[in-house]
Amino acid sequence: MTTIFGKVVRREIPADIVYEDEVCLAFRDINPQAPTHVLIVPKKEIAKLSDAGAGDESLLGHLMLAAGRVARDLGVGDAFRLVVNNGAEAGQSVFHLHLHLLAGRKFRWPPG
Ligand code: DGP
Repeated sequence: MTTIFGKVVRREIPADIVYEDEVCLAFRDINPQAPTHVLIVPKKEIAKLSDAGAGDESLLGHLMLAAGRVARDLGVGDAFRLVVNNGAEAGQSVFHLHLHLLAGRKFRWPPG
């Protein structure tokens, strides 16, 4: 089922896009939790990470490499956090798989 991120991917609604390739799109989060907060979103509509299958292996690797590239492009390549919220109870609110790339402040561990 399509979500707001599917609409961003199809350019039906605007977003502050910082990176795009054939597999994914990266754009700034509308409600940033750090000075840099970018969402890495596959163009394929997978609701959540636990719905991905063996056929998505290269896509998932691609997202990780894209995150590293976006971090470098944005000048935060040495200090960033990647987060995937999987399922509503883990804090997922948009059911289109995405990586949160957060940077520009100190992060605590364990995460909240
Ligand atoms: P999550 O809770 O992990 O599903 O993260 C969803 C994120 O998406 C949340 O940090 C806010 C962001 N978000 C929701 N709607 C929009 C939107 O329309 N545009 C952008 N850029 N971000 C959005």
